[in-house]
Amino acid sequence: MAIPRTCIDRAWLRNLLFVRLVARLVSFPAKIDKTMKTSLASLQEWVDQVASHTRAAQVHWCTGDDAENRQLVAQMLESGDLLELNQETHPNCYLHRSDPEDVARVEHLTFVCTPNRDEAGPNNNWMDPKEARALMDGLFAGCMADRTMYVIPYCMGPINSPLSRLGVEITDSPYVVANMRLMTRMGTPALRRIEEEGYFVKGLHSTGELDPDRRYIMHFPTELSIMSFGSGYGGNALLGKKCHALRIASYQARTEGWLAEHMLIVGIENPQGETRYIAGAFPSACGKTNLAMLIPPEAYREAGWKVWTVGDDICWLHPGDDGRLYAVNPEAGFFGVAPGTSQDTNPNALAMLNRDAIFTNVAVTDDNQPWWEGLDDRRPVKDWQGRDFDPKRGAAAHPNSRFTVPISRCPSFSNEAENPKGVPIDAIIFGGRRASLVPLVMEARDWNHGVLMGATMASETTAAATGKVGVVRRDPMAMKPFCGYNFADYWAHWLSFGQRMDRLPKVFQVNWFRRDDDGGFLWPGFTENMRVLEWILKRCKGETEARETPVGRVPAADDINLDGLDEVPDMETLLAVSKDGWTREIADIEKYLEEFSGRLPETLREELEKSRKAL
Ligand code: SAT
Ligand code: MN
Repeated sequence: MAIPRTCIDRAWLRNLLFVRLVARLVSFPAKIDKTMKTSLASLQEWVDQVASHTRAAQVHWCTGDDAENRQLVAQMLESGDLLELNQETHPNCYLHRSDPEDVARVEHLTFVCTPNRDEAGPNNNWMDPKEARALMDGLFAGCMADRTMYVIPYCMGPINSPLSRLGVEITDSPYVVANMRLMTRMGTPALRRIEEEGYFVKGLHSTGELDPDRRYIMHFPTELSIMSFGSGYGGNALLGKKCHALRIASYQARTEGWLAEHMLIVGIENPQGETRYIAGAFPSACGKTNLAMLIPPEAYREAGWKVWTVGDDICWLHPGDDGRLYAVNPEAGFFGVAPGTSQDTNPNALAMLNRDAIFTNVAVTDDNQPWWEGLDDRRPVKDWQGRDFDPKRGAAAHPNSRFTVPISRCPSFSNEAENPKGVPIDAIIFGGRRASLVPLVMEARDWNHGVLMGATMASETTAAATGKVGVVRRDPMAMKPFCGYNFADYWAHWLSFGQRMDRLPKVFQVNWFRRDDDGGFLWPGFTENMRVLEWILKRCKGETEARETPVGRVPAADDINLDGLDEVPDMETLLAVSKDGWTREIADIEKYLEEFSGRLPETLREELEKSRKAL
């Protein structure tokens, strides 16, 4: 991978080290409360050392309780970090406007600092851990001199689950504290568990000056630590999310024998009252949140089908004693994309957004309600930057504007999300945005072929990360920006489950985004995706046939239940497997896999060869 512009040259590094030295010399000890806040010496030492290095004006250990949150909110209203929304229509809802240059994850500034470059792989930006540490120490020196430093103990996963993992984020952003409180199990109970276990992931964050040229998100997987400087947005700053629960956790999971994945978890209850669980990997902003809280079409609801939400973004998969994979959602909240969320597309999301939510970079109406494109036909008065809305300047809400809300507020929330054992997974689905080629649904021949399907999936880029939108790129398992080590080793880890477990989920690939010649979507999507999930579950139970194609098994056109659809979709085109198209795709996949040659598992090559021969 090309070295990004921001990769330091040595002269700059020397300057930084010099600045750091000077900062050290002139620094005076921060006014730190010297009382021990934890019985865990390693935690107390780290906090004290960070407080002294950043010269934090104050240190606050977060308890996560309501009084603390009320006080933080009051303080942020005063500083302008939060703006009150209409408290009659949206009680306890607030708006945050981020810096206009800080609106999405920054993949080109995100590094995995393993001891050697090969371990991080071509899928990651890499920096030598010593260099990275020196660079970050320089940036953090004195950076909290006029700020409060918050210490956030948190638990990823149910607080009483052996599958959960602990972390502590230190940050100078009260907005991050408020979001972490919604997104994780944060505060005193997490601290008690950290003290019992004795180890935790260390995340150090500062918004710095929000200067895009002094912005880095660094991961040190062997040390279970994260350092993030210069951004206050989403996955760059809420370190429990992508940094811990995916990049660091995926690395940990490899050595411990489990999987940390960018997947939603959803339970489908049939009219007989039996619930089966599906995990689905889709790149950011491809509808995971909508699928996780889907409301079945009317005919299904009348028949007694229900959908239960366990998670919308991250899934930790652990092998159970019975040979099945069990999933927990490490998160406790949603950080969902606002634009496009409406009564039609996701009524469950809308229902939970009228109280206790933080909105980031949405627009507001004349009566101060949050608003975004696709919500309804009201006209906003202020855009996401707080300017009078002028359509000539583009959308009113930023395309990556978000809502943060506790998962328990969701009408379809599943109590199983708190089950310390997790939920058993019957099917794994891989999906992306593909205007052509990829059929609506396709089943893998077996586990190994399923791993190939995941490893070679591609999708059009979205606004969730900075960079060009709409470009097709390979995004294996939707983990391109989130895998904490070399993809070749990661695929080998996935394949290893095939040897170890005898009741693995069936694997499927889906594509809700296939288009016709005029550019229109061929499949209605959203609630109607239930029809595809039903076929998938029937396959898992051996209740329906599938048609063998060279690249996977597809349903016959009339095997997908279309009852009650106003317009009958063109199923032949939606399920078509083009020989020429797939021949080109396989050639492209081969080129892509070349990047990993030397480490690429032979099994993946063999699976690809099977498909090519069959074509
Ligand atoms: O910015 S986040 O990583 O939290 C959201 C996303 O990209 O999925
Ligand atoms: Mn995501």
